[in-house]
Amino acid sequence: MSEIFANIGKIQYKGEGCGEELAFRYYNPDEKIMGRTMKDHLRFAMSYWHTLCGEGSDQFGSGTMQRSWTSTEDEMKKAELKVKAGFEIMEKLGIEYYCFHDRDIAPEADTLEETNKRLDIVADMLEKEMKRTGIKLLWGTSNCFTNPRFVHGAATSSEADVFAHAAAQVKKAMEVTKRLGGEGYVFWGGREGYETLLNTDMKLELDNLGRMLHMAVDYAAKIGFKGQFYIEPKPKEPTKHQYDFDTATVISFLRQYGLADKFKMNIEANHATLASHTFQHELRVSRINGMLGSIDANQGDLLLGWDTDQFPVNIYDSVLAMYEVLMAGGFTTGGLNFDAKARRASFDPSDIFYGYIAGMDTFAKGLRVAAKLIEDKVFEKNIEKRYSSFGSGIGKDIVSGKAGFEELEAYAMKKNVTVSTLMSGRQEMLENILNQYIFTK
Ligand code: XLS
Ligand code: NI
Ligand code: NI
Repeated sequence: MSEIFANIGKIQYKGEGCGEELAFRYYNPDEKIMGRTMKDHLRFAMSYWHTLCGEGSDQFGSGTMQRSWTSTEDEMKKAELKVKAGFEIMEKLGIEYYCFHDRDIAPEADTLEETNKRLDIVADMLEKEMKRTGIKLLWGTSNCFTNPRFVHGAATSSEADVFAHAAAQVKKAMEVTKRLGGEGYVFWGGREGYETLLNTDMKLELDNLGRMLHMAVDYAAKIGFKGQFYIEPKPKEPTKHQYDFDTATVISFLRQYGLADKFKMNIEANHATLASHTFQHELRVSRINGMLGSIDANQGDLLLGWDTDQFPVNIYDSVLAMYEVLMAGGFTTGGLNFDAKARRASFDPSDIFYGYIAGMDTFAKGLRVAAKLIEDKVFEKNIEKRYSSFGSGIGKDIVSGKAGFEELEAYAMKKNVTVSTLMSGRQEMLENILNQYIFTK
C-alpha cells in the first residue's frame, strides 16, 4: 500500500541533544520508570477529530489544511482515507490508542438508519486496521452538538424528540465502541447548558441529563459493555454555561443523581483554564475523590478566552499533571488523548507530526520529573511537616472528633495564637526545588 506520509519515517527516540526535529528526545517507549514502561504510563492516544477531520477554519476564515485524504468529494471514500491516514500517523509515532466521535469516523446520512449502516461499514475498516497494527480504542463518544437539531441541547434539549434522537445516537455509538473493544466512553456535553435562563427550565434539563446517563449505564449492563464511563467537564463554549462546568460541579451532579460510582473524569487542560482553574487543580479534585480517569492533553492560550486546543508544550503543566496521575496510582482504563490540533497556519501534513512529537516529549519529560519528585517525596515531606499539628495534641482531638466547640474554646483561651507561632508556607522554596528537578532530572 502506498503511504500517505511518504516523506516521514518511523519516529525514533534519539535522546536529548539530537539534531533531528522528527525524533523523540524524551519519549523512550520501553524505558522503565517506577517499574512501568513509559508507554504504559502515558497511554498516548490520537484524537480522530482534530487529526483527521480538522480543516483549519476559524470564525473569520475557511480551511487551510493540506490534507490529501479529504480531497475527494465522495464522503465514504473520505472516511476510508481517514482510516488509512490515521493508522499511518499512529504507527509512525508509536501511538497505541485513538479516540473518536461517531461522526468523525463516518459521515451522517439522510436517515439515522442509513447513518448507522455507514458507521458499521467504517467500524469494519477500523477493526481490520486494529487487528493489523495492535492499536486499540481508548474511548468512543457521540457527537451530539454539530448537527443543527442540537441547537437547544441534546439530553438537555427543550424538545423530547431531540432527547430521543440523542439517546439513539449514544446507544449506537456505545455499540460501536464495545465492538471495537473500547476501554472507555466519554460524555462531553457541548450543548448541554443554556444561553439564557429566561427560557430555561434548569431543573428539568438537569433531571433529563441524569436520565440520559442512567439509560447509558443500564444499556451498558445489558449489552455487556465493560468500558469506563467518563464525563469531560467544560464551563462554556459553545454554550454560555455548560452544566458540566468543572470537576467539583460534575461530582456533585453525579452524587445527586446516584451515578457517582459509574463515572470518572476525563480532564482536559484547556477546559480547566476556561473554568479559571489550573489543570492540576482539576486533576487533584478528581484524584482525592477517586475519580481521576483519563486526560485530554492539550493547552489553551491564556490570552484568548476559548478552547484553542494547542498541543501541550508547557513543562510545568505536564510535570504537575503526571504528578497527580502517579499519585492516583497511574492510569488504568484512561490515558493521554491529544485533544489538540496544529495551528491554522501550520497547514502542512508534517505539522501533525511536529505537534504530536512536542506533546509526547513534553509529557514524557513530565513523567520523568514527576516520578523523581515522588521518589524523593519532595512535596510529601513538606506537606507532612506542614500539617503535623493534626497528628497529636489538640489537632488529633479535632480530627478524631474528640474536641468540639467548648473544648476548643477552652484551649484557645489559654493559647495566644499569632502568626509568629505558625510555620511558613515555603512556596518560593518549593518552586525553586521544582525548577531544579525540571532542569536537572
Ligand atoms: C470539546 C471537547 C471534545 C471532547 C469530546 O471541547 O474537548 O473534543 O473531548 O467530545
Ligand atoms: Ni476534549
Ligand atoms: Ni475541548
